[in-house]
Amino acid sequence: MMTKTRYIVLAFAILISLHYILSFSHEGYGRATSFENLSKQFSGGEGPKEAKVWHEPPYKTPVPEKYYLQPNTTIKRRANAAVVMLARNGDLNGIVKSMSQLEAKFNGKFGYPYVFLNEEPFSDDFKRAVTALTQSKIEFGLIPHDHWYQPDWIDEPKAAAARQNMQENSVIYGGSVPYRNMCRFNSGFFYRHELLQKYRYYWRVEPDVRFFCTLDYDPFLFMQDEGKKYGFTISLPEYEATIPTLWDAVKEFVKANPGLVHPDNALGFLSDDEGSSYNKCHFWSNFEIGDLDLWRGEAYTKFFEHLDSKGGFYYERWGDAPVHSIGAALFARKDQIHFFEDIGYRHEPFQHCPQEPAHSRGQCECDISDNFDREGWSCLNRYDRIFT
Ligand SMILES: Nc1nc2c(ncn2[C@@H]2O[C@H](COP(=O)(O)OP(=O)(O)O)[C@@H](O)[C@H]2O)c(=O)[nH]1
Ligand SMILES: [Mg+2]
Repeated sequence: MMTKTRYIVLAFAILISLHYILSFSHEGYGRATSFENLSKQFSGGEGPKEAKVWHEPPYKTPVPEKYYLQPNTTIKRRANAAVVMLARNGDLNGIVKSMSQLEAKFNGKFGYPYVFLNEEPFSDDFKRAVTALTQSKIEFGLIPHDHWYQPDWIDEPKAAAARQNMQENSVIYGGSVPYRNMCRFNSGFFYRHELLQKYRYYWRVEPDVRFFCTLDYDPFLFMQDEGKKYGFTISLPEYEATIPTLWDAVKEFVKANPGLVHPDNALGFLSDDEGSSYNKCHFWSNFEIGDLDLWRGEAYTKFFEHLDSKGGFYYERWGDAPVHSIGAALFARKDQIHFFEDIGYRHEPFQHCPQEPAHSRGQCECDISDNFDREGWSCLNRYDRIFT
């Protein structure tokens, strides 16, 4: 005859095995239970949300007039900000193109300083050519060796095999070590460079980009006064082959550090299933206007260390765009991520061309119908939906 305790133990045993059988045999069941937990963790674990209720994305509200230059007045206030350009000496022609446009459309009036970074010293020709393009202060910085090159603890044969495999599969930059160095540097090191320590905000500019419109307001002051932390113009999905295990690493981090995730985050931009999988949407990081303190803060610092320890910058080809985007989306409040609808911008092969009324106001040179926002690959719909 069985005792009462035996019955209870037996009932438990049946329940537990049923759970295991169901989890293994029925994929949906397993996912439902695990991502419910994860989604709770993505919500920051800081108790009930008291998030502001949005009815439309913040960029639908025009930039307030107070940020615009008034005719015949001088600039009274500037943000603590710099234009940051990572470049090789060989990028000079492309840098000249980008910089002369930025000066003509924006910075000639506003006078923000430039910081150029390179893992090799800039040549005198390079320095002379860019100095001739602006009245602003320019600083040239050398990147410390360990911030750039592949660390010794990376298993080089494993990394080499991955590169070869990617090259054979025609993954863009799949065979390149320098490209990987660049992605890792932009992900976790640029904001630690000594020349950037004195600054709070940055505008990242690459060679061979175009700025289509006159910008008559100061986007740095806008970021500062409105509490924005990350600004973008184009968003799109990353190539799966470059980040096969990135999301697993992200989930592992979130699970171990639920308190670092902002309770009112932008997970809905990154995931279509509450965090279970990554939809690969990212902000295209060749354009960024951002708050350096977002990257210098505890959450992103630990996040980058965690990702770096996985070796995915070298064993795969993790890009700084998905890494920054995931960081911004998880560690900032969702409305602190700003879509600069009014900045006309092109980096091959895509462009954002502002729509009316911004197109007329900025005298934009782009064809208003040639605009990535509503094209099939754009992730702007994922950004919009987190506010509706
Ligand atoms: N100093 C330095 N800069 C690099 C290197 N590789 C890329 N960059 C810079 O990193 C940025 C991204 O590189 P780019 O070739 O434009 O890559 P893509 O936009 O992804 O096709 C640009 O600002 C380049 O000038 C490198 O090996 N050394
Ligand atoms: Mg580029």
